[in-house]
Amino acid sequence: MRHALVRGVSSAIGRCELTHREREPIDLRRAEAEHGQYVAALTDLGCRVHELPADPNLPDSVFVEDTAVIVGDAVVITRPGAASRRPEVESVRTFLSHHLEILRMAPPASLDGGDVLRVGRTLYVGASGRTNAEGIAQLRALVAPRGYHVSPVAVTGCLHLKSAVTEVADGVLLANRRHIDVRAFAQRDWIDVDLREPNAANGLRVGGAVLFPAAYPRTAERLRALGIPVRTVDVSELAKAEGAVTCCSLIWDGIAP
Ligand code: CIR
Repeated sequence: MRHALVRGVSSAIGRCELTHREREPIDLRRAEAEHGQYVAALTDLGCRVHELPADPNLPDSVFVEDTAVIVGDAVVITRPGAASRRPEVESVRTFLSHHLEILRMAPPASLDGGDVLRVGRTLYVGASGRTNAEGIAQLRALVAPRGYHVSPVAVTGCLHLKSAVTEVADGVLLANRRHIDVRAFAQRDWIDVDLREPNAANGLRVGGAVLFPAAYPRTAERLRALGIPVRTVDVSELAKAEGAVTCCSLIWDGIAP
């Protein structure tokens, strides 16, 4: 059984963290509707979706990906790089402790799950504004005994590693290579985003398809032309909070229920 954890959109999302976007008003109802469509897509793609209640005190908490890194039957609970986001981890840890073994990070580590791209047994980890060297070192020590290798990647000009690169088929990376040091990714196959869609590198591989923002039709067409099934969702309101499709869920394979 494939599980997905999501959290409802906070009524405070208008006060979210922003790094590479100008603040624009966010329509909460539209954001909630988009989130509902996202959850429906995850369900269609075979996930059993668990939804934590929206929290009016945690503006960015819909972006659950940043709070945890799942490695097999264990989960590393992160220490997010933005102080405002650190209280998000507690409820995620409590929920996931019923499904996965909990591994913890400690200060001065900081790491956002959006900086961790798993390809097979390799975890590529973005050295970004949110993830520091201590975070990468602690992650490496936690996952090494489980057979995962950590490979750091320099990230510039975008929020997270997965803002710039995600896996869209086995070993095949969709990327805007201008934001990452590609030397970390020797031996990988690349699909480049359409350059008119520089933020189109974030796709979520789930259930044999890639969940993908409807805002980037040219890049979606590139994927389809290569035989990769694409399911689009409108996440344009959530994008105003600098989120995309990977950030709104944590997905793992477990036994029922
Ligand atoms: C933040 O700056 O932390 C949020 N406004 C956006 C986080 C998006 N997370 C992700 O892509 N993994």
